Amino acid sequence: MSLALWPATASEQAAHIDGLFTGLLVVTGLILLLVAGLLLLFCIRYRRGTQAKRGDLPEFLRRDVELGWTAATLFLALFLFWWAGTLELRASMAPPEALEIHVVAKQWMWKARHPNGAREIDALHVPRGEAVRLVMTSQDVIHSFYVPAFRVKQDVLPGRFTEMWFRPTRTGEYRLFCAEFCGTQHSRMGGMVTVMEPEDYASWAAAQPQEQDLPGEGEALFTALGCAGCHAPASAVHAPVLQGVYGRMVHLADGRTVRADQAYLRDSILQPQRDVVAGYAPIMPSFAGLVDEADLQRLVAYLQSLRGEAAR
Ligand code: HEC
Ligand SMILES: [Cu+2]
Repeated sequence: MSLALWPATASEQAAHIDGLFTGLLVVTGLILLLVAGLLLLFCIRYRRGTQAKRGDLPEFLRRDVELGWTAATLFLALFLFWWAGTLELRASMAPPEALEIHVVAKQWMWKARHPNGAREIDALHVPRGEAVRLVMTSQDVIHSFYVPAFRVKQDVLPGRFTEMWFRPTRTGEYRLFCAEFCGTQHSRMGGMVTVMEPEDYASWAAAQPQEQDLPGEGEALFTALGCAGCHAPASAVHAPVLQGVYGRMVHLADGRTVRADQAYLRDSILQPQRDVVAGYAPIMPSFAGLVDEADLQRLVAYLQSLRGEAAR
């Protein structure tokens, strides 16, 4: 049994975070020892009645000591900043080949959806050794996806996608918590993350009831909601062709240029008047209230899948 206060270490990130934590503990511990040691030493040496020499230090010593400790703490602080900063950056950038799993939070459950369409609730199966990227959103209030064994935690917000990634390193079952108070059943909002060997994960995913994939459902919605009426290449309406829209730089009517990421696509559907594409009339109606979170994810997944054919 390991020390119960220290959670299992089951992801690459967890090992790095533990390293940083231990490093900070050692550095602050050494400083504590140094300060407490000097304090004790001076208390004894300069106690009332001793013959120890008192009075000002010689000028050169005063300057050297001052310069020395200022420089030393500066470099120490910069080093700690660099260490924690690189970890933070790594944690924010998922490798491009990462497995993308969509997560929707609602009072009071976690719903996950795998690339092949497999769904699960309050459970998440992931392959060991592979990067996993979670694209998350909430249907109601703010929740927070927290897996202590992976040392990852990310708020999940309504009306927005937040992302998080990890690379599990050990098979097993690990607790998933909601770490943001979200209502009366908050404390029960959680589940299990199961890390499996990649081949076990593959057979698990294949054994789940097969449904249409996310982009496929998005495509159906795209037609059902009338998007295609304006955006189909043959349409009589002057609207942008959406092939390859994901990731391209879009010039807007107000002169700004933005990258069409997931947030942009989402806003295009909910608030089309906000970022009007240059050269087009602001005629696209808002679909806010008409599509719910799950539908938005489907639509955005469909738009993302429209790669290939190059932009105009
Ligand atoms: C009435 C016609 C019309 C309908 C219906 C419509 N759009 Fe649009 N859409 C436009 C026009 C015109 C623009 C360009 C002006 C703008 O950005 O508002 C646009 C812009 C967009 C953009 C940004 C494109 C770019 O190149 O950056 C996206 C994404 C988009 N629409 C998706 C959709 C989706 C998804 C639906 C259905 C839920 C939809 N549209 C329904 C007319 C329409
Ligand atoms: Cu919650």
